[in-house]
Amino acid sequence: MTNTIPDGYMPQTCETLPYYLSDKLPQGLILGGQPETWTVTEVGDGNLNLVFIVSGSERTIIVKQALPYVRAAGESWKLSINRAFFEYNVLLQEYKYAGHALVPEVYFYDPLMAIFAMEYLASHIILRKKLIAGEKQPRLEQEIGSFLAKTLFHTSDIGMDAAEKKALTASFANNHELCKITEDLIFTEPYFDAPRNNWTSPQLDEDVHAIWQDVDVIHIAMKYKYKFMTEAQALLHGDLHSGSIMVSTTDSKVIDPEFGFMGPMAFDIGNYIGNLYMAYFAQAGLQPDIRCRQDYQAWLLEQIEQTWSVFEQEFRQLWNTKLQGEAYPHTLYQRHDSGLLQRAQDDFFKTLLEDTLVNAGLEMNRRIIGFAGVADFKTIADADLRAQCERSALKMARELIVNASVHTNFSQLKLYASMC
Ligand code: SR1
Ligand code: MG
Repeated sequence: MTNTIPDGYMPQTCETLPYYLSDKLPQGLILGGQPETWTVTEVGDGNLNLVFIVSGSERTIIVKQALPYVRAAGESWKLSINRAFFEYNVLLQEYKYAGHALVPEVYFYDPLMAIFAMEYLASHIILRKKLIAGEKQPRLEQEIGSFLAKTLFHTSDIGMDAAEKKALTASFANNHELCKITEDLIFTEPYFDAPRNNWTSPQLDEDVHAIWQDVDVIHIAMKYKYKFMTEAQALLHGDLHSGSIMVSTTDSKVIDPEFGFMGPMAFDIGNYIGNLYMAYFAQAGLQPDIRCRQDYQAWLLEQIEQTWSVFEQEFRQLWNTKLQGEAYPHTLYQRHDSGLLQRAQDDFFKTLLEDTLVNAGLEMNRRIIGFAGVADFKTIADADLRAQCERSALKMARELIVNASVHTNFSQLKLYASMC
């Protein structure tokens, strides 16, 4: 697979897309009516791609196209259009293991146009919007905890046949351009005066300059960058934040896995948890009613604890009943009493929790200091108030990064968050 733009590639518009699709839609995917009567709206508000909603008289679909550059930065920041291939293929894998309850269906992928089509989620909105509005989402911890357990277990050497796991690793190895974005934006740039950094200035200038001098934090950030680059533990979503989850009143679906590759499990879990912590700290600038705020913040801290707990329980269950996977082989453990397996699992989750907390803290730092901020904070129009919220989040992030090994569960962290 090359990273050049194929001859014939062109960014679609609302006008061209129906003609392109009329030729490309798989048989059986019938939108209804003539292409010229279809309604097309471009709704992409993420950092990278074009996203179209296309409706005929019978059916609506989503069409996503990768541009040869980073949309949020402009044409000078070039980026391979192959990311559409990786996003499509991660969605297929996630669908295979987590099922339609948690992942939208995909319909086709076209390498020439770097386009794929997927299910339109008619009654869903982006979770981040709900968190900003202070609305609770029923069963969120069940769904995201379960998504993490299923996708990470089944694509790891614990749950997957070794040859299959190595083939899966090879098939995502070429997503290196998106990995490089993460390596730069999360692990490196927040820790020096990188030109792309973008924080609430001048309010946070001193805080940010202090982080650039904080060798304990930098030491750990570099260690976890290396882990991110070298630990091919499982197929990651790669960008699992509240903007990559769509929710209806009754369910959640995970979208946008274009950063997917075989990496450390703690990266996905930590990313998600870091974003819940940011939602928590943004509340002080979003919800003026103190009782409503405290109630919602308590719900967010519960979400963090329960998501981990659901994840750990389900992952242990899958592990207890596994029959394949060369790591911790069933053939060996069945010769011992269950204490030995439990010992292996306790050890595994202790390390994973520590790594998860560090990754959560690193995600928070980068969203406050680096190129890609989050709407939770950006929505707070008053810069002084926003900086106060972000300062509290930076304090929490430091605790998560530097004292990760001290926290063997989330109870002390709940207290710490309330004191930041
Ligand atoms: C240039 S892309 C910036 C960020 O947007 C994506 O959603 C990822 O989080 C990435 O780091
Ligand atoms: Mg995204």
